[in-house]
Amino acid sequence: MGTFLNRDHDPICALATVWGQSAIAVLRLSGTKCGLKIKERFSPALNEQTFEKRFVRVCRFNDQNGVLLDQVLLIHFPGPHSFTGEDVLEIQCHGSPIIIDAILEILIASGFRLAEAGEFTRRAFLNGKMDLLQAESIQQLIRANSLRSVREHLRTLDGFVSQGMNEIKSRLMNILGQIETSIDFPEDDVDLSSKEQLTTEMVHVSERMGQWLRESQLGQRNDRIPHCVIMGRPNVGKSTLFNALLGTQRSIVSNIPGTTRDYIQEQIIVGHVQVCLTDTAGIRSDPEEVEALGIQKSIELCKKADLVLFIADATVGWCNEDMELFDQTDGRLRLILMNKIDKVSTNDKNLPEKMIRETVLHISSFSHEDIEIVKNNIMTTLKLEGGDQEMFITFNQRQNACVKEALSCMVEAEGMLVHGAEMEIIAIKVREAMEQLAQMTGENISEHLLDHIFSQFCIGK
Ligand SMILES: Nc1nc2c(ncn2[C@@H]2O[C@H](COP(=O)(O)OP(=O)(O)O)[C@@H](O)[C@H]2O)c(=O)[nH]1
Ligand SMILES: [Mg+2]
Repeated sequence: MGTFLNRDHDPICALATVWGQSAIAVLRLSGTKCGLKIKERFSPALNEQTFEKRFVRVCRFNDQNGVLLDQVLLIHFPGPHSFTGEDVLEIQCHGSPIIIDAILEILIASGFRLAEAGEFTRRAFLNGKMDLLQAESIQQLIRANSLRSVREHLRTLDGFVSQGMNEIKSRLMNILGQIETSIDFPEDDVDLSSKEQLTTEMVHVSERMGQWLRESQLGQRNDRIPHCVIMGRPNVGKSTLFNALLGTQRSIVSNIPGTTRDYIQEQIIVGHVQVCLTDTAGIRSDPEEVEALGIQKSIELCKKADLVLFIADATVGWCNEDMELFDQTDGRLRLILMNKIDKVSTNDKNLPEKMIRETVLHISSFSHEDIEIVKNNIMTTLKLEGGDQEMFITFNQRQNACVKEALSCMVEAEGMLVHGAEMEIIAIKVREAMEQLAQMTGENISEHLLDHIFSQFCIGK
């Protein structure tokens, strides 16, 4: 939690509604016993006792000379049961800019200061009324441009995303506990089964974070349809698979490498889910110019894809060129398809060690059953958190960066565990992941970053 500055306790005020002529305007005040500072302005008079309670009251608001300025509705929310956690007073006056300005002037003369952008929400966060994810969702809610987006941000405000985060945080805490025990009691030596259990637990956490990132990426896309890109060397059978999944002859299939020079996109239904499927240009080391442009485009498409269907030719086996290309899709969700198994007599399934955690299917694009298997795998791989196709978790840039960093720490830690690295070093990585998630929910965030986040808010929120 950031340090509390004096300014985080000052009595503040702001117009919460839009400045201009309107039926009613709402002025919001926050600070310890802030209502007492202006108690003389109201008639009937308000006293210390009234401000201890929650109330709604119609009264007159007078200027410093006792002259009536407006009839107002006064609502008092005593802290800590208020939005900011402090005593909050809301003055609903008539929506005249003259009245609004006059009341604000009186408030400032009575010791209030005009609130900065997002300062009410900042206080709510600092007083533990909500975490940073929830606080940020308020601004996103106000800026939402569709009803669906409104519902998604309301869900975040309700704590749905925070709950998931906290679950992961406590799992990470457990993992760290196990690692630290093995550091403290090295004589017990981590036995194989507990190491396996630790790996499983770490993989689970990473998968969950990966799922969030994918869902957020999907939620930010206009069409909100998962993009699935077929990639692989020329002639491995990309276009054949594309046509088979589509059920038509959309893409040209030939045994001349480089036949598909651009990319082709179609939508298919997999299970009950619509998926945008892309057939890309074959990727070769010395292509001609037109094809080279197509290849560049293919790599770009893969980098943005929700799922990469990576095809290799089973009759050739996994070769160096496959590996080079495959490396370009790191960080993406992928399915590896060893194609043309109808032509392979020996069943050599050896793949490099790097691919232990990848899903590999041995298929023939000519077989209906195999195409169904591919479809099923697409469906299960793209499964979304909660299985909800309508609502997505949508991280902002800051949140996204935190989860991404936490995930990469965990992937590194897993690799280290598999390769038998020192437990101390693995613990450092897990701790780093935890810090990233803590920063995401605002547990250990700097004053500077808080200033930046809330400066993007509306005044009066
Ligand atoms: N035997 C066999 N041949 C296939 C299979 N899939 C594709 N092919 C053949 O491989 C060649 C290249 O296919 P194509 O789809 O154009 O490959 P692309 O360059 O990766 O798009 C064509 O002659 C296809 O008929 C398969 O599963 N089994
Ligand atoms: Mg092709």
